[in-house]
Amino acid sequence: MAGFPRFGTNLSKPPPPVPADPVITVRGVVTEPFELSLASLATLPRRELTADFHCVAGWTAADLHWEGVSFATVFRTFIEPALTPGTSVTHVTFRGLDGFRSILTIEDALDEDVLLAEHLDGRPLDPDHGAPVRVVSPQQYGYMSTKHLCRIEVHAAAPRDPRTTGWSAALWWLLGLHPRARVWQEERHPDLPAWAVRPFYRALIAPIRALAARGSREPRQRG
Ligand SMILES: Nc1nc2c(c(=O)[nH]1)N[C@H]1C(S)=C(S)[C@@H](COP(=O)(O)O)O[C@H]1N2
Ligand SMILES: [Mo]
Repeated sequence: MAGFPRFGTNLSKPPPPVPADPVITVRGVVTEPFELSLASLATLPRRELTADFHCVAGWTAADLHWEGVSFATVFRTFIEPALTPGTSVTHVTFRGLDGFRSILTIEDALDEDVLLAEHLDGRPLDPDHGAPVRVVSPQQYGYMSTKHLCRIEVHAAAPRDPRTTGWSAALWWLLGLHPRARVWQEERHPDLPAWAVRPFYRALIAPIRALAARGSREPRQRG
């Protein structure tokens, strides 16, 4: 797709294979973990959305047309009735088949523009952009929009982010993981002002894009 590169921390690895019968596992503060099939999502009202997509590193893909279901509807229909009595959800972790995760506050996750999308510009999502289904949160930087969604975890308190501990913590700190990541507030880095990280992020675009293109399923990187 012109102007919409494959991007992300899975870098030169090819996108994960799509399972024959994809499901999204729901766990966390629910009485029992359960699975949502894509067929059960298809029973919900369809939602379409045209929006720009902004990566925190500084590129934007304009006017992407997404189709899927609203996460708020999924939450109210399937997750809320299964919550452990007496708990209220504060955060949601979306995890992808490649191990990538995004952690959203419940307020951000329930924004009406947050979709679980399986169509982009009139076609089923391709492997590069998150097949079979991905999160799309256009008001937030791209790292909140987990591709290849396979697990939703609901939390009653802020979860510990494994990326902030261990050997890779310094790298993740450099990359920055603002917990809200709202584009209109330019919430790029949790500790540093946006102007300070902008040039550093920009410098990462070309190498990350080149690496991600190497693992791409598309014959040649477009955009
Ligand atoms: N599963 C998964 N989701 C992911 C990523 C990833 O590496 N793996 N990268 C994130 C980042 S940083 C961005 S900018 C967008 C890029 O989406 P695209 O590859 O469709 O352009 O996906 C986000 N979601
Ligand atoms: Mo990104």
